[in-house]
Amino acid sequence: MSFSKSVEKVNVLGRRQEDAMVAKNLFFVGTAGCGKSTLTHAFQLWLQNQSYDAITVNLDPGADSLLYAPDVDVRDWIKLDEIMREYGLGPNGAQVAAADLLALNIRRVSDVVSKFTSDYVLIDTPGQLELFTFRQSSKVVVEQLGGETAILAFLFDPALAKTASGYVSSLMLSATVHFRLPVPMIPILAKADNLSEAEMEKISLWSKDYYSLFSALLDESIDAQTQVSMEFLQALETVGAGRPVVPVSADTGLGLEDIYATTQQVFEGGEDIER
Ligand SMILES: Nc1nc2c(ncn2[C@@H]2O[C@H](COP(=O)(O)OP(=O)(O)OP(=O)(O)O)[C@@H](O)[C@H]2O)c(=O)[nH]1
Ligand SMILES: [Mg+2]
Repeated sequence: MSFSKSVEKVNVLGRRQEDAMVAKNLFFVGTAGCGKSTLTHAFQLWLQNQSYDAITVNLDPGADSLLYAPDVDVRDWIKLDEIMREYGLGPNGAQVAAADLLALNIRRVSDVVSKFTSDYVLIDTPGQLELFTFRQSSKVVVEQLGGETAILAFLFDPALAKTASGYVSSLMLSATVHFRLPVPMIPILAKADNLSEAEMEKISLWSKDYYSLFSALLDESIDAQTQVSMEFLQALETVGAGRPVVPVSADTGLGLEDIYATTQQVFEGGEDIER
């Protein structure tokens, strides 16, 4: 376990910067397989390249193998196979029990995290999005581990987001997560290298202009009008799902600097993000 040092440094914009007094705590959330773990690792490497300290926390007790070595790992406290054996549960029941056990043990996890002096704490969350975000235990986890500087990086899966109806479904999901966990949220279009330039531009436009999204929905199916109205999309915008997506690729490094810039905006002035 390495404890990183705090030093004065030059940030990517060339400005001198005193180390942040409090670490920024980024929770990477999203549907199964959308790229949370890979992005956690890629963003840590990018930050370290810019001379920032960043530690990683794995909150997924079911993670089989991770491509990074987490500095803090929930599997040190909670083991899915042991829960299954001990409580006679299957894999899904054990995940539910693990989510509650995590909340019960969160102070132990945060005590270890607090021993690090780091600019960023990057928190990789379980693939079962509903377990992490919809249960009361998740609030406890985000409050205890994220504190005042918690921010959610919500990953949109590009396979879903490239159709208007899939994008609206993802948007509804992100709004639900934001409703449950009312901390600033950055919507991230993950695995953007899997999309063409045209697809990326189209999704970016939808995220900024809900009229174009509504029109694309109607082009996809005129029946969409019976399910989703413009007023409904505007309501989503009102609850905080109206921020432009940040296209990101953990493979090519696209957008990693934008994640950094957005977190700076949230905590050090500039544009405010819905809370
Ligand atoms: N092309 C491309 N593939 C990616 C990117 N990020 C992740 N992947 C791939 O997507 C798959 C899932 O990535 P993970 O990082 O394990 O996704 P996850 O959200 O952590 O998955 P769970 O924890 O199981 O929910 C892996 O095969 C990754 O190699 C990316 O930016 N571009
Ligand atoms: Mg993962």
